Amino acid sequence: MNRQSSCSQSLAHLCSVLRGRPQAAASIAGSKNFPGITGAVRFYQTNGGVIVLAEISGLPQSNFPCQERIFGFHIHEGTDCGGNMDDPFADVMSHYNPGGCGHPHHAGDLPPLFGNGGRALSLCLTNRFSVDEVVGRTVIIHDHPDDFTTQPSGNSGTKIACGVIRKTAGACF
Ligand SMILES: [Cu+2]
Ligand SMILES: [Zn+2]
Repeated sequence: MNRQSSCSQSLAHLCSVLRGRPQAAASIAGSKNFPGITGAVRFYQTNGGVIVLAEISGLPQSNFPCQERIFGFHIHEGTDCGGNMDDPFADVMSHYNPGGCGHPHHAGDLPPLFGNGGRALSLCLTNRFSVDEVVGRTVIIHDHPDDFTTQPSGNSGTKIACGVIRKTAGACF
């Protein structure tokens, strides 16, 4: 097989996965202070792991060069997006971590989202969980990048948006 056909075959596989229905998805909404944040995170089960596709808009923006916004992004163990005056999403608790690992090896640790004029698009593969295992858990976006070092959660700041991961029903989400 030549290089071009192997490349298009792998892209064709990815496209066919993404054209299909995700097994689960989270509808993302911002906290009271970030009401414009909206979007979806979709989860597709494949043999090699779970493909996570995040499409978010209404994120805070930077007007300065070299200061583009980067947002920590995790699956947390809690099952709803409730909270209190200090932390609007306190109920999501810690990063999803059934294996008892350190950060950033928690099952729920994901690559950060890069802001582009308030929009972010991210596609990644992770074999740290199956889709079924994270249904009912929560996805969180933070206002700062995850440093991938600080324990237990990467020092990524305030939780600004949240969504509960739900099994998808219909033909499309
Ligand atoms: Cu988080
Ligand atoms: Zn973590």
